[in-house]
Amino acid sequence: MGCRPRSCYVSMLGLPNRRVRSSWSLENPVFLSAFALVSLSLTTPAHAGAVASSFKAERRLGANTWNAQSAIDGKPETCWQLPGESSNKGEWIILDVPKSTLDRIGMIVGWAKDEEHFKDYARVKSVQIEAMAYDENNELQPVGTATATFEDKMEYQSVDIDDIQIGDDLFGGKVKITITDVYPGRDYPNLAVSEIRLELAEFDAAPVVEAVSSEEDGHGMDLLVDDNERTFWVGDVEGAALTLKVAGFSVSRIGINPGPKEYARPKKLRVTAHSRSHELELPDAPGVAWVEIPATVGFTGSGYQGSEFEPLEVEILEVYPGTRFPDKVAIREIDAKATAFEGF
Ligand SMILES: [Ca+2]
Ligand SMILES: [Ca+2]
Repeated sequence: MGCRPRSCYVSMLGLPNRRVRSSWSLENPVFLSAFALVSLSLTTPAHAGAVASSFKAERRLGANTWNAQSAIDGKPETCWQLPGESSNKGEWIILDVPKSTLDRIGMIVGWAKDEEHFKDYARVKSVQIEAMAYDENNELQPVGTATATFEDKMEYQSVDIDDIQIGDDLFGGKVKITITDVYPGRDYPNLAVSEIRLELAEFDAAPVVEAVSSEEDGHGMDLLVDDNERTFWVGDVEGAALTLKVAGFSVSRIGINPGPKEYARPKKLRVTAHSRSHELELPDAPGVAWVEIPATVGFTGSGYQGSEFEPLEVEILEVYPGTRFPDKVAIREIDAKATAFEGF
């Protein structure tokens, strides 16, 4: 009773709702021209990677094994590694980043394959960070700088820096990270870095709920995004899933505000973006729980750059039991945070 198939759409257009319009004024002519430009480039991925000043040559495992890409692949066991003859200091990595604000820099400062490898190679102690832009001669020049110092430990570290604006009104920019000091390696002089991630400032970006696995009468999917915590969606626990879209935005996190205790609440989720999935567990607590979308090309938000055609799938794999309706799951609100706007 009251259940509909997942193909029922709230909005075929998938346009973000009012919260987006309040932060991105459509009256602003600069914004409108940016909008027109980025709309033309939808088919080409604008931001796709990293370039390093140098990296260790490798024949057996593949020429690019130690290249910069290995520092932005989300894998602690792979690293950007400098050649043995490098003096480390002054070497750099440059990342492509959309128009945004750099808030923090995150790093696994050594080769975190295991403790041995971590200690054997040199690790990053400090860096200089520069936002770069092309001048009138088409040469890259620094337009904003900051520095960061890291501790000598194997876990991921996130360091707050002086905010840097990246890109101008129309385009994204590049961020150059230069090694200024290292912790010496036990066995090898050259630096190895497992992960570098630019943590960009976040803003609210309202998702569109395109489809749900099922919904109860009076508790439809529109109540997930009505900005009202007292209203909530209810669906069958069996096969519960939501299809979201956040067109034009680089989404860094989604927020799940669970329903009342009478209903089951999401416990274990599988989030899929661009056919990459990850599973995570939510706390059994009222209020919004934020779910990270893993970064894929070196900056937060790069794991889901939404377009009209790219849904974000959220499957509810396990629930916390409801006191009255154990086979029905409820969610009050779905929110999203984004780090950049790249056009529809
Ligand atoms: Ca890596
Ligand atoms: Ca609601």
